Amino acid sequence: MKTAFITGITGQDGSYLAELLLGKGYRVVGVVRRSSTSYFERIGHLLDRVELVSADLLDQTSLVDAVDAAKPDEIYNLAAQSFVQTSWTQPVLTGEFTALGVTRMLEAMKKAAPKARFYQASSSEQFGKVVETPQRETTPFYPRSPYGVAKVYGHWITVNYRESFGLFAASGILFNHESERRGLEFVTRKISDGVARIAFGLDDRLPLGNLDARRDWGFAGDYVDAMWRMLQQDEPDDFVVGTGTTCSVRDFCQRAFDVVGLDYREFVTRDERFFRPAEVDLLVADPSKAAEKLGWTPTVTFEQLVQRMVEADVARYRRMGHTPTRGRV
Ligand code: NDP
Ligand code: GDR
Repeated sequence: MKTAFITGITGQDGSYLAELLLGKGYRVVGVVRRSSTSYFERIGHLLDRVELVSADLLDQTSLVDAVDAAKPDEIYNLAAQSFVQTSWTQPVLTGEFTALGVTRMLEAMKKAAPKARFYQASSSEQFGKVVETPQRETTPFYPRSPYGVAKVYGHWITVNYRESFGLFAASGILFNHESERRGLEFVTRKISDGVARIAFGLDDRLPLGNLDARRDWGFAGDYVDAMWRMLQQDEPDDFVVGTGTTCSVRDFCQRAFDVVGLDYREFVTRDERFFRPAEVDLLVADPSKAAEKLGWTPTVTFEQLVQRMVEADVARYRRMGHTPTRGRV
């Protein structure tokens, strides 16, 4: 039985990855940081099957001890301050978690499990300002937020530890991936939740920022499979993972309101608070290397993704006992 060690197991991707690896027969050890509460929303259904260990990306000793105790074959470093907007208000903390946290994890692996295989959660935010489209492994980085800058550091330190110490360390440059487990502050989930709230009469409007930004959106469940595939290769390498299609925030709104038979233009309002100091205008992946070398292709289309997210939020408000007042739900 192989052992996987996951930082960020309580997040969106960590929960899907834990499910995937348990299904493959892995022993799964997940890092949680100390908290006064112990309600794990996304992994509640897995708690009797995963082992949780207390550590923090800010604390080197805790990481070394956790890796040493787990004796992992594979390490997935998913933990980060992952919300781009917050990276402007907490830039130093974002650098500590999202940049230096990667070095701390690599050091922990080097000391306690040097034969393990390491996955780093790199991001399409590293591409930032459009240099070329579609974006591929060789596209130069030009990050546009403290988060993007921190991820570029995390990416290069992973490459550097691979080249310096011969560690099996791979980076997945993943484009936006979403699901009904996405945090409510990210735009897709904010929209699917907002649509449901409007349909149930709990809100009358949905305030948003830039509707013209374009993203390559896929389904998170598909993307964790790409992570696993990267660690099954003979040699460590870096891969772009995305769908190869791009849609605007406006397209997402239109589709999402369509699902419940409403017109987004009646409800979406412009709110300056959600505009960013520097924007990433256009992301679209060239996932051909992942297709060729990993045999990976996405299984969920943009339309299916929007539909499943809206339906999940509608079902959630229904379970809470709310009654629809608008649209077709
Ligand atoms: P989430 O925000 O859902 O999850 C982040 C996880 O990191 C949580 O489990 C969180 O724990 C944990 N974490 C944060 N800070 C620390 C810390 N100091 N010590 C230990 N754990 C910590 O992110 P996603 O699941 O969406 O993303 C996973 C990774 O992939 C992130 O690194 C993200 O930047 C990256 N990424 C995500 C993409 C996406 O579209 N989703 C695309 C490309 C990259 P807690 O529950 O305690 O807050
Ligand atoms: P992103 O995701 O920054 O791409 O990072 P987010 O959903 O936050 O923003 C996507 C785009 O939507 C625009 N936008 C809004 N965004 C939010 N959150 N709220 C709004 O009200 C709003 N209105 C418009 C944004 O300006 C932006 O252009 C995500 C995270 O998961 C990162 O961790 C990951 O690395 C990248 O995806 C790939």
